[in-house]
Amino acid sequence: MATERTLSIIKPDATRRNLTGKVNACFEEAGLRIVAQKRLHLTQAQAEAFYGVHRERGFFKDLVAFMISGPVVVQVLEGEGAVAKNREIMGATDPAKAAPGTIRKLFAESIEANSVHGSDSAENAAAEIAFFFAGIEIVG
Ligand code: IDP
Ligand code: MG
Repeated sequence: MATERTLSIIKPDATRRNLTGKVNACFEEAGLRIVAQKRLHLTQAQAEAFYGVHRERGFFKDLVAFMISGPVVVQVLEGEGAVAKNREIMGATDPAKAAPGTIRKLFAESIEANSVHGSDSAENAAAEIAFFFAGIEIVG
C-alpha cells in the first residue's frame, strides 16, 4: 500500500481534557507520523465550511457549536494507507460502537463529542488538508 496523508482533528472535548498527547501517542504507536500540526480556535464560518457536506443533517447546528466550543488541534498524519489506518485507530463514530483500544472507545464522551475527526477517503483527505495547511507547513 502507498504512503498517504490524511487530515486529523483533535476535537474540543479532547483538548479541554488535556488529551492531545495521549491521542497523538495512539497515532504514533500505530505507525502514523504527525507531519503537520497546529492548534486553532475555529470560527463559526470555518466550522460550517469544513463540515459543509453535513449541512442538511439534523445534527449540523449542534456539531458546529461543539466544534467552536474550544480549541482544536488540526494535523496531517502520514503513513502506509494512512486514511484507512486512521479510521481504524479512531474507531466508530459512536463510542458505544467503537472497538476496544480505539481513540473513541478510550476517550470519546458521546457520538457528537467523539474526540477526533479523520478524513474518510483519499480525495477528501486532499481537500481537507488543503483547507487547513499550506504545502510549506507539511514536513514529511
Ligand atoms: P465520522 O466523524 O466518524 O466520519 P460523520 O458521519 O462524518 O462521522 O459525522 C461527522 C461528525 O458529526 C461526527 O464525528 C460527530 O462529531 C457528529 N455526528 C455524527 N452523527 C451524529 C449524531 O447522530 N448526533 C450528533 N452528532 C453526530
Ligand atoms: Mg466523516
